[in-house]
Amino acid sequence: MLSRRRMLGGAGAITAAAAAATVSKVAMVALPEPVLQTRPDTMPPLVPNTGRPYNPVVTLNGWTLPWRMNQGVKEFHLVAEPVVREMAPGFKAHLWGYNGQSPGPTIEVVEGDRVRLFVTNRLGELTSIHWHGQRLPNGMDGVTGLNQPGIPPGKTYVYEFVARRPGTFMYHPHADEMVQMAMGMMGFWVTHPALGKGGKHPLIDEVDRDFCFLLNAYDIEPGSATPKIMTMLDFNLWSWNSRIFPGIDPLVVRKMDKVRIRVGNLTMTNHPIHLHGHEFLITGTDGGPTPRSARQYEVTADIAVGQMRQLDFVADEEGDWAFHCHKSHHTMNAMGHDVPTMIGVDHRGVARQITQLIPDYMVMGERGMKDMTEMEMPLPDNTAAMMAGQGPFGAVGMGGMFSVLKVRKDQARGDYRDPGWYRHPPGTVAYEFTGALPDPARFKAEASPGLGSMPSMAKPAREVEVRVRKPVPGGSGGHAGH
Ligand SMILES: [Cu+2]
Repeated sequence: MLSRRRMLGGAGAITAAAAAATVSKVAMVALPEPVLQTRPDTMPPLVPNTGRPYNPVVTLNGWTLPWRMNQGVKEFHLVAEPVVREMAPGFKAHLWGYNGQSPGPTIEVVEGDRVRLFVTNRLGELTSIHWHGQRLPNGMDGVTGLNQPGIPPGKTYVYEFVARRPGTFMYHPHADEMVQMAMGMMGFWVTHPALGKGGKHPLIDEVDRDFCFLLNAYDIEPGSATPKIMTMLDFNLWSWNSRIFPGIDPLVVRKMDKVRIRVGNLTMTNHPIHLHGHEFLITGTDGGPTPRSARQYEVTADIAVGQMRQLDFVADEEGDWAFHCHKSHHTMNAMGHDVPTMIGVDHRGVARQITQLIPDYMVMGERGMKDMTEMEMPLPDNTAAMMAGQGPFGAVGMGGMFSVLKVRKDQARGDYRDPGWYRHPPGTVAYEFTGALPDPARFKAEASPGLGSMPSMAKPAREVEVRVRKPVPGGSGGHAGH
């Protein structure tokens, strides 16, 4: 029986086919009808109504694939196909994915489950699926040419194995991977622990909220919709589950909830994922649960290419806490790569002359790049703003791999709806100092050689000063005049 799901906040729609109460004999030999999802909303957890119970995950801007029980085997049907993914409101990318989405749906099973996965290829070239991190028979590992022939266009292959160890896994093609992964083909897999008599696993604690997402990256020229597949490093869209801020949903939790966040990296660089306001323990990796004696508190988890990390913490601090990749270029959206540093350069007069020749000429960042968040700059159609998102105090100035952990004491159990902005108690927000500003005490060692703790051995041959125009405090400036 396929599960029908309640919609989150009334949005989203799942087209579940064949939601029959019982599976007929005919259906037992037939392919399960594929379940499709075309909306990018975060779907509520898919509570299992067949098979063994477990505490389901929430896939950020994603969903879990319903299954069919067939004589004790969990059957899933994945369809590899071109999809249109809304990466942020107003920006749609033409990607490849599974069952209507990139990434594909999350697959959730229980340790010890026998799993049968039907994979239909609706692409124009061979594909396969590798079940990243799983123990399985060699012929089920999905490497085209090595473990199996590639799945030809229009054909369906069957993978079958027992989910032998609990943990956080991924799936992706092992056929023309450079193209197929650059186009968005990947998905998450969670194997929940089989609980013994006591109902507890020695190393995997029960949590109240269990989030998961994949790190992925695209190179889509402003104004176009299809990723450039030859890019290796200079991606311009750094995404979580093929969504970019402000298109990434917040992680909404109730104060004192035990929270787990599972992250997998299928980009071509590492991502130091940083959480504000809390410390977490890395409780699991690609290899399984981490022994308790080897866990340490962190606020940033560096997740290397091909790795998974499982972060556990108690959400005991109320507020709206930033949660993001700490590489600052990964919290920005599409832009050209060859932008010179213009900080301190006054090009107001020049810009006016250049715009007569090149109407689209754009002056960037003479006071820093934050101006970009507020400037009225015409963007090509179907282009995400480079840095966007409005917070309660103005522009957030972020893009890409950025979201917000929202901790609220009045959030109901199991409610994932966005509670709006945090209302700070009076006197708990940074404020402007309005008293007199004394001159800063400067280090005097250079003036009296030999007296400082680290006196310089030799002076530069000639003193050189680079002259810059300093920003005028409170000056209007900006780009309105261009
Ligand atoms: Cu990053």
